[in-house]
Amino acid sequence: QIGGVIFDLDGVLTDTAEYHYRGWQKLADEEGIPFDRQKNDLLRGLPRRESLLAILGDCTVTEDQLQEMMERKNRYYVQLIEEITPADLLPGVNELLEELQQKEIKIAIASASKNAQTVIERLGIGHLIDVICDGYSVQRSKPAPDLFLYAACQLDLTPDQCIVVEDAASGIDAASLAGMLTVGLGPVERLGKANLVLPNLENVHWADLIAGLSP
Ligand code: B16
Ligand code: MG
Repeated sequence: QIGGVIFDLDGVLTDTAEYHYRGWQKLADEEGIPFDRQKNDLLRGLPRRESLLAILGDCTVTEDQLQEMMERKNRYYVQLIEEITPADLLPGVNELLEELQQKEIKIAIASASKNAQTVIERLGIGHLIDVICDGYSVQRSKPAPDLFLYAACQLDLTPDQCIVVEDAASGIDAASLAGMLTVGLGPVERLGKANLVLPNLENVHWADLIAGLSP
């Protein structure tokens, strides 16, 4: 019996990927490191540190430089997300969250981002969310199952009572390792390992999720 849905944030409920991209691009330009949207797509779902290491590639930097660059990119990002409004919710999200709340299905957010709280506030969906798990909640990031297991625990549910909705391959891996049913949003090439793959949440209702996930 499914009792809860755990949503990733960036790329699932809203498209902060664009703001992450702009933050990284500004940093890369300042540092003279080649970077573009295509390279940014490989960063989907990666935590801040891993994203920077991937951008730097073979360039070696000191830990202090690494920290400074992460802080700088975050300053750009924090500035950009100040502009987020409820209009930035992706299509179908508000409707699905409201339906889940009406049906008394618990809702958690499990995001790798340390800015998840701010983004949720700005989206105006705080009242629909039971539990927010973010980049401060656990040590090991996705694809480790830790964040999703932590979220299930906070919802007072067992892993097999949870559905995870993710846009990143690493997130699907993490949720599968946690023993949860998975819904991947995006192209099959990226999310083929999910139990159910959908383009996005537009017109997706609780019944569609249950039907799509049943064996
Ligand atoms: P921050 P998610 C992830 O969030 C993003 O997809 C990823 O691009 C970002 O680098 C990461 O959060 C860390 O974010 O720098 O704000 O701590 O997809 O897990 O909701
Ligand atoms: Mg994501």
